[in-house]
Amino acid sequence: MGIVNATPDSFSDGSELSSRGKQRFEIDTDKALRRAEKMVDEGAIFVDVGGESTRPGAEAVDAEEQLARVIPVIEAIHNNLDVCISVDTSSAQVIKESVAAGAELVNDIRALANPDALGQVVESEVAICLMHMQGQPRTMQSTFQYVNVVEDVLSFLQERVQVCVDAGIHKDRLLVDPGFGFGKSPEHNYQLLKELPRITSMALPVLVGISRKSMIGAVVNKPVNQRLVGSIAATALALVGGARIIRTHDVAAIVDAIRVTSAYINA
Ligand code: 8Y4
Repeated sequence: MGIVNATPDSFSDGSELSSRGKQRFEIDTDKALRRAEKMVDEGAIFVDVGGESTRPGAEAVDAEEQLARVIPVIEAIHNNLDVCISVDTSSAQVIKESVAAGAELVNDIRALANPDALGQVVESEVAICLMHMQGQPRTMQSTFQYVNVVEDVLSFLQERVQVCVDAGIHKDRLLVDPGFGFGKSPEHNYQLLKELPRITSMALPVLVGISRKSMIGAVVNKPVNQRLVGSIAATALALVGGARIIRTHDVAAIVDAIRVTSAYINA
């Protein structure tokens, strides 16, 4: 899953996508489309389009602003590329309009905590990735509290799966994600990575986002633009642990890592 940030403030790639000459840091739809096209050429099966920066410390973005950012990008990708479009949002309205524009998967870091978002996923009949987060993006890295991070994440995901099933979402439309870096210390993240088979045991596809995150930076002691090799190592381990979808900024490199690790797993 390639990451297409439709945010003007993202340090990873959003800042390149926004044209500072334009007013209000508009998202450049053509640039986002070209970025998505390159990822598809490199082997991405999904592209995850997000209009809300969910990095640690980031402020929430309202639905109207998210719509202005993501809908033109989703439409452009849908009209030009053969790829499954994922929309990274927690908003019912953004889900509704994104699905109308061509999105087939909702990636909600808040695991449909908003009842309207839950209702919209039921109605839209799209797939949904349920992610674990402790706290909220703005403050989540300031305190952590777990009895046992693996058990706590597992029971949270089981509870959210049950809520979805009870609301009428078929199990074959669900994915789960332990939420690396979302209210977790480096130690918590590595415990989750090591015990990923406990999450895989839910018998739902597991998506992981490790790419360039602080759990890599904390051990390689390098800035975000020098974390690819570390991200590849973590990707291989996640795949051995049963992960099925890797959310990444670096599609070409990660596809090679997936091919090698898959050959090992299938030997
Ligand atoms: C460097 C680069 C440091 C990026 C931090 C980051 C996930 C996700 C994000 C994830 C799912 C991020 C939207 C955070 N992470 N969705 N989204 N799983 N499902 N931070 O792990 O990339 S954004």
